[in-house]
Amino acid sequence: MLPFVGVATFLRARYCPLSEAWQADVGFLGVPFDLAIGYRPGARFAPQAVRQASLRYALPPEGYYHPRDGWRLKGVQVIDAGDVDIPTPDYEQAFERITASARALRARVRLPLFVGGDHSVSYPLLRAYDDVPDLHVVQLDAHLDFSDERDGTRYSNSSPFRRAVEALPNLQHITTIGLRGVRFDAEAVQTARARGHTLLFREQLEGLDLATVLPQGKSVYLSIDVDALEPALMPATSSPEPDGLSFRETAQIIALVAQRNTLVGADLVELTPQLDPSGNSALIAVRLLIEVMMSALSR
Ligand SMILES: [Mn+2]
Repeated sequence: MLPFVGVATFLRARYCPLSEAWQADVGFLGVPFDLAIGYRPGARFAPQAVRQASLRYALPPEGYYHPRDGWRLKGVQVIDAGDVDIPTPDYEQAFERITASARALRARVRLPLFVGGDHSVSYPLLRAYDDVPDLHVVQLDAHLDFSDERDGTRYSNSSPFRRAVEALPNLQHITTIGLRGVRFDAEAVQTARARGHTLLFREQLEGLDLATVLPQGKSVYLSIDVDALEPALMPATSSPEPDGLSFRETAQIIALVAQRNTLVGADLVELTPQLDPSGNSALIAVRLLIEVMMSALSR
């Protein structure tokens, strides 16, 4: 079936709501919440845009064929679990529903894929991982998102990982890759460093052997803020910063993280699809999710 035909679900997977009992390898859940954004809104439209774009990469049961690698993701069962029902504008209730849905998805699949929404949703998503001992987070992001507060609120997309480490004693360590820009929060950088987090700035990545700094043998939650990527490649994001990661660099980081650890879940956030009328950003976001699946599931 061609990409413009039929009803859009993630990779043309079957739609099964979380109110029903089912099991699969991969579960896709949309988290269309963007009230916590600090600049250009619209990430609430990302789950639907990702579904639409993903029809270009519909996953057949025989998998994707690559002449060098053979069949990838053969027999991997993917389910589209729909979206968290977001009760705008009540963020507390939204966060409760996000955590509950993430728990429900975790119980059904090996690899949950969450598509935001702005980055604030990583906090309620991580709350669903409070039972994972020695949990590690790898965050691809231009920004640290570890501020104690921003303009008087503690739950914006600048604070999800600060709230997460406060709420989750099992969250051991955070590695942030791709940091750059001119708007750093000095207190956040200091506190993250004091906790022993790994902060990798854009300019440090040149010539760095990432295998020596990334976690190994851990349970890892991967959080992909699409603003980690070069904005010429990924213009559809709220707060772009120049000099971002290339697609290949990003894919290599994803592969290193997923192949050397147990990936317990991944989110992709801050995609604001209407800022890129070409639709390319959404297509690239889908490719990133496929890289996550291939790295985590085809050994
Ligand atoms: Mn972010």
